[in-house]
Amino acid sequence: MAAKQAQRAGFSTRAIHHAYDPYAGTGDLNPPIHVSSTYTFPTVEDGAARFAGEQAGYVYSRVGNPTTVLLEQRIADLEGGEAALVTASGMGATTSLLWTLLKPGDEIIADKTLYGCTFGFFHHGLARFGVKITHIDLTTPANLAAAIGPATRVVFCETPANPNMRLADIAAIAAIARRHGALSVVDNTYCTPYLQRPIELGADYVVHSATKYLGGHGDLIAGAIVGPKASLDEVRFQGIKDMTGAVLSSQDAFLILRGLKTLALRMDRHCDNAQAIAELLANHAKVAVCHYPGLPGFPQHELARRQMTRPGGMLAFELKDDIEAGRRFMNALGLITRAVSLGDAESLAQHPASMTHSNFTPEERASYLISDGLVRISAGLEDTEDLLADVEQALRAA
Ligand code: 4LM
Repeated sequence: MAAKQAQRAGFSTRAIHHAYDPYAGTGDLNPPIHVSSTYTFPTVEDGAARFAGEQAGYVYSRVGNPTTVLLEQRIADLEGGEAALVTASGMGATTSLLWTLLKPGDEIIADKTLYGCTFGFFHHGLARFGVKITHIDLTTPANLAAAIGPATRVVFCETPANPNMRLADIAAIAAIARRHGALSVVDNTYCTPYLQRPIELGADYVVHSATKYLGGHGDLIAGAIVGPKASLDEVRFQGIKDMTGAVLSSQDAFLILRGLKTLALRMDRHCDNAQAIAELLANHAKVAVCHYPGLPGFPQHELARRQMTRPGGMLAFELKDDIEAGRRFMNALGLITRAVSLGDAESLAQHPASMTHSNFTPEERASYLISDGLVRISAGLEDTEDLLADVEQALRAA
């Protein structure tokens, strides 16, 4: 299907067809995996013209490869952005973008809750090079309006946030950032463009851990950045080429292209399973609170309905008894697998207080709004009844 025609088509049609013509070249139904690290120049003059950007063509796979470029075109199209870049990990996406956008003296404002390694990058990486990191409660956009100043270059948020499911109002935050000359970056890993498109809501950039739902099968590590083309050219030629080198392999790009074909189908099933698990948890005597945007009692339920097409495949809940109950619940799980990461076919559970955040003090965890009884579940693609039975029996043991 010609790219122009696919542009007007629906989400799944574009996820399967965008920017690839199966009748061209050798007629492969699937795009070939280009495995070359380097590319030839017919003459030195051609080489010079390609390096100068005056002649189309590839130079070296650290700055572009036909398979990764196809994936970039597809992700940009699905997110409604001008351009995309794919990277070797989700962290590679965030670091390559922010090393390019920020300089010493700039400020970045983020919510109090962030994926742990993003938090680590801000404080162990950016802060050491003179970037000021400010954490505020971004669930209330007025807090951003009060905190933002002339040095604020970037406002960064995850929504829903990992792991406690706090939402940020993307349209409101992007508008405040823009009014003050700052750039807004949304980590859209939890939603994917099938459920939420931050750029259409006014955000400047989207980052992804493509390791999660975009790949969808737990068999690779990858990331993506979406944003304005001129800016992403800088990220490609400085952030990735010279600073992080976080280049995605063409084999992994192919696996993500394959994963994208079923993204909509998978996301709908993830959402169905998460909703069912959340409803069970929300009504259970041992559960203090279940954080899931699809529950009517979720404090930001209305915002979820406004900016997400469905409430997603991730949920978190807090057991009434704290850390020990969390440990008992986790160890009693049978089908649901104890593991970090998310977005796989397999349902996964993690208990931050005894796993990812076990080396933090309870006070530190509380400051990141992660209670000791909080358990996170990535609802997979298994049969709903089997997942509910597993949660129920693990709750009995908790
Ligand atoms: C996890 N998450 O939560 P790479 N942004 C978000 C994430 O959840 C992650 C990354 C970026 C988990 C990994 C172990 C919202 C990762 C980082 O792992 O670098 O692809 O993505 O369990």
